[in-house]
Amino acid sequence: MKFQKICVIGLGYIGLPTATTFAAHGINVLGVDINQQIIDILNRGEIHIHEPGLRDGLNGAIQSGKFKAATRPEEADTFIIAVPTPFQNDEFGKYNGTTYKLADMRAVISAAESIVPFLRKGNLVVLESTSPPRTTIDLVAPILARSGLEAGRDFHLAYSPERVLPGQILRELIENARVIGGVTPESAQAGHELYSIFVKGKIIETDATTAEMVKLMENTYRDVNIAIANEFSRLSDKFGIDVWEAISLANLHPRVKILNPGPGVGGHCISVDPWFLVEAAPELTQLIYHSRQVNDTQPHFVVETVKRAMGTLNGKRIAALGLAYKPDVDDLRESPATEVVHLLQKEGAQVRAWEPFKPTAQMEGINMAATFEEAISDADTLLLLVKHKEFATLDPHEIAGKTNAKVIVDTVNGWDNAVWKNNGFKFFRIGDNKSNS
Ligand code: SAJ
Repeated sequence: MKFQKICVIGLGYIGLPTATTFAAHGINVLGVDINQQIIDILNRGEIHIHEPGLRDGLNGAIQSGKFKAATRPEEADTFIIAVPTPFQNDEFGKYNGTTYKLADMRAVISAAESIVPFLRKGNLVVLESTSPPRTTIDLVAPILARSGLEAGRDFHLAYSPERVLPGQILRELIENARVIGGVTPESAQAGHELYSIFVKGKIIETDATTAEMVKLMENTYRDVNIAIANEFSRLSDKFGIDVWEAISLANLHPRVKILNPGPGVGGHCISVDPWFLVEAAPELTQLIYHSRQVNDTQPHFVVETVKRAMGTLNGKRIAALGLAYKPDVDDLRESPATEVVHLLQKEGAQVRAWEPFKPTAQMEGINMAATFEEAISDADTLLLLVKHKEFATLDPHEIAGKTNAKVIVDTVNGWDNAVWKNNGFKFFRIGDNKSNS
């Protein structure tokens, strides 16, 4: 296939880097988003998300004349759908006394519908959004058929999961292996040709449903592995040992690689995608379901640890350090840190939160400090919720002079307890019952 113009629908964490990367490789790209504000920001050369290198990439693409953004698609050789697939907040599935979350596919549906008037014979359509198994053939293909054209016969249709890690998106887009699942082998081949424009990693062709499963399996695998680490943290606490020490010793085994416990699993991927498998087959997904439960309830375990450290939470002042879903990103979606803050407040604590990557963020029901100093000055306890580099490098001696707090609770193994203790703090770490001895 020849690719002269690509239309990328959805200009978020995946669509925007994908669009600018194609533009940087000489392809004319129309970026489409329903949000006019985002379009205006991008056309000014600014970005609405934090991702290293993205602003420069966008500016290069705009200056070369290869990228523009609009609210509606146009005719193109290829359409890439990269819209969010969150879960529904108001409806749930039920199976055998359990409740599970359901995928909200509205953005994929309207993206596919928006392509219909512009779809032509010989085009390629690629879905990148993480989706329940069979979405490409059972949901997207029938919508596109409203054009009068049939997927696999008149145009190519493929699923290709994005697998890039926030914080390293631009590098991983190019270097990671890429799976392309076509509704026919020819569709997979067309997708292969498309991504070989910039992908340096291996490109592997398969069928559309396998490609969807690959994506869901990767994130579910990680979720289940984090769940076992979190469960180990609760067990270690019960047995009076330090989970971090135990994990580092277990990981000396050549075939064991236990992940890190923490305040829970956040973000728009790992905390969401396993539900797509549960929804698709609740009778076959007990392990996946229970892993989700463990990770979703980990904020409660954090609150129990804080309670033990402080005696009571009622009326106590807590500085919550970090609200992002993981270190060194500005993304607060599905963040377990915000859940911890809400739970602490329910128990009567007065929490002031500081997120260095989004200092001006407004979060409903959360009292955000304008500066780090403001967050810690009159706190009783400093609660470390995210292992941001700038927290890891704080000097306890300097902090002691800036806060009333005498108690530290570390939920991410971000601080060295001996150093804090030497500076007069009581130190507690989740999953580490030795930390305050
Ligand atoms: N976390 C832990 N313990 C760990 C590792 C992570 O508690 O040992 C927590 C993090 O703090 C965070 C959550 O898990 O709250 C998820 O973080 P992550 O770094 O594991 O993953 P994401 O969600 O940023 O990105 C994942 C990646 N998938 C896999 O590693 C299998 C990425 O490659 C995907 O592209 C991305 O999901 C996606 O978009 O699906």
